[in-house]
Amino acid sequence: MMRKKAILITGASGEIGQALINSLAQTSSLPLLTLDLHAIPPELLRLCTHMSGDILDHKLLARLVTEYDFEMIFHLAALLSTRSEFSPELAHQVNVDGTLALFQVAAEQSQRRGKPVSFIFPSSIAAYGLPTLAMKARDRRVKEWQWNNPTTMYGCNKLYCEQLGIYYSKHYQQLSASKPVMLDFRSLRFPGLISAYTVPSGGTTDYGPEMLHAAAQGRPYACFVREDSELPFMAMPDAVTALLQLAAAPAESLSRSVYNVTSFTLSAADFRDQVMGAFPEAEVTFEPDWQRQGIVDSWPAELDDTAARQDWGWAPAYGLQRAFDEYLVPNIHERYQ
Ligand code: NAD
Ligand code: AKB
Repeated sequence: MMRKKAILITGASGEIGQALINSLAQTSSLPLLTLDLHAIPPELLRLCTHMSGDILDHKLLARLVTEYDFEMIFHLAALLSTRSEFSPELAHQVNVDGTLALFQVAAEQSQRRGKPVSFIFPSSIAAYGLPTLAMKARDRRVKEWQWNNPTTMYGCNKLYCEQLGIYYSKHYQQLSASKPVMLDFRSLRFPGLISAYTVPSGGTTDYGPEMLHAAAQGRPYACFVREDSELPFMAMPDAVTALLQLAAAPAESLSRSVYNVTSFTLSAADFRDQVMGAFPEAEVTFEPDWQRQGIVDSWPAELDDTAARQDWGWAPAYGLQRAFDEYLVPNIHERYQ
């Protein structure tokens, strides 16, 4: 039986997935197969073949392996940081066991094709863990190998899966007599992402986009972190560009498997000021949740993305002001009108 060539996107119904489908459908000649627990919005259905299902369902994955020949896998399905703290064991199952199952799919298909399957994995600033605010102020701009001491289940899961990806792409079956064709693993550590078209849930960077979407709907918003909390953020179109650029980069140009990418850093008070500038009637208060605050305080204020810039030409199109003025505010405004 001829297997159908395709690109697989797991977690496709989520924020990144929806944005990625839109872009990938315009540039890729291969059909997109999407998998998620949830349905995808009807307007995306013409751009892909969607399967509702669980990445932990081994029978479903086995069926996909027999039916499809995946050129590339964007593995996006995950439980995000706040949600993971409420159900840490479930998070481990989805974020680690689920990712392992996808690595097995890609490893098996790489062998069968005699050509590596590209495996693109979004990691996170959650892979870092700074012990105090003093350290966060001192080591503002972290490099990939610094402070890899996550304090959350989600962060531990991301860091470990990065390592597993490197194992599957460089050392898999290292003691076997014949050298297997290994998958091609590439990962990005994203900051908090902000979309004009979707609202996040279950994350810890959610206060930024939540504030903006609430203001546009005329709803008051109580921000769950202190005004001086600083984190890096990125507009969703840049996140999609980064995924596609890293996926397309020639292997010989890559000096690492895991790259920081970032766009702008701002405090929660700066975020409020941007929101008030666009929606002067907005009501934003600060009512810190000290537990979620602890997670934000442990994440770096800035990411050093020099390696991504040097190796594959990464540069965000949206700096702070352009992100708000040209992407977020006009599109969010239109969305809720
Ligand atoms: P999201 O929560 O919007 O989407 C995740 C999707 O995964 C959801 O649609 C969910 O239904 C699906 N999913 C969860 N468990 C599943 C399972 N068992 N089987 C199948 N599907 C399942 O998240 P997102 O913002 O789109 O994030 C996508 C990826 O990017 C995740 O791996 C996330 O960790 C990573 N990431 C996101 C951000 C961000 O700020 N959004 C930052 C860094 C990294
Ligand atoms: C979260 O807050 O969990 C995500 C992330 C930064 O990975 N937005």
